[in-house]
Amino acid sequence: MKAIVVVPTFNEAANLPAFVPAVLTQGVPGLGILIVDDESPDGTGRLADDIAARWPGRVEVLHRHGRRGLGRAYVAGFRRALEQGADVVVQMDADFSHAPGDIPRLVAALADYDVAIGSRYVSGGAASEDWSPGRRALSRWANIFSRIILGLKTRDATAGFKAWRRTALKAVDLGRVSSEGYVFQVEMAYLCERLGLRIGEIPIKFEERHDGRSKMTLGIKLDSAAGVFRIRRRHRGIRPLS
Ligand SMILES: Nc1nc2c(ncn2[C@@H]2O[C@H](COP(=O)(O)OP(=O)(O)O)[C@@H](O)[C@H]2O)c(=O)[nH]1
Ligand SMILES: [Mg+2]
Repeated sequence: MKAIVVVPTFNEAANLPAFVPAVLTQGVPGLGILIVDDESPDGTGRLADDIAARWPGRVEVLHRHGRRGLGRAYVAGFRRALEQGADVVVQMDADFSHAPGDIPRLVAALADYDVAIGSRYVSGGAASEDWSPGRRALSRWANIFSRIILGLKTRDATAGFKAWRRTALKAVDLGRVSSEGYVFQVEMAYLCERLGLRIGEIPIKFEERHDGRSKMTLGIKLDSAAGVFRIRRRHRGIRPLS
């Protein structure tokens, strides 16, 4: 089995050197990493090339140019991973919010599901204990809003830690994914539900990032709210795969 962890980076130079070995030593056979960097001003792209040279055949770097954005980075990364023949694709942040130690559990869950979501909002899951009540409420609210507007059953619709079967990504059809930024996560959750894919929510503890800064701002959050309506307009006609 070939599994590729797709990790988007923007200014993650402080986290990446520890992140790569932490992922590659999880004991998942055939596991590789694809780093998707959007011309980080802090030199993450060059650093990623250096790290890749130390892990031949296991780490690859995709350098994107032009307009940046999490959604675009993920679509490019997923496409590359499928081209490389990945049977399983994992997506996660580079900042240790998603514990590399949880990768084996998510991948194992694909025995029963088409997509396994590392979920904060199921029993046993948790958001960061370091978060202020305000930040916690905002994350909760973003989730509730997305779930109500789109009628989602998924408890953690904004989750960014997931494992995909190759067949699930093929069914989603990356060509119809339109989100540029963070709302990408919600769009993918909605597409999975519209298509009737088997979705498993695996409890995880979401940690505060180790180093560096979040790229999420209030402006982006408001933009994402509009994005949720756009997603509904675009995809509500999709019917389940038979
Ligand atoms: N390639 C790429 N990665 C991004 C972009 N924005 C954020 N990221 C990465 O996506 C992950 C999540 O972003 P982060 O800022 O930690 O968001 P938060 O966890 O919601 O605070 C991290 O690995 C970031 O480096 C982007 O525009 N392009
Ligand atoms: Mg983060």
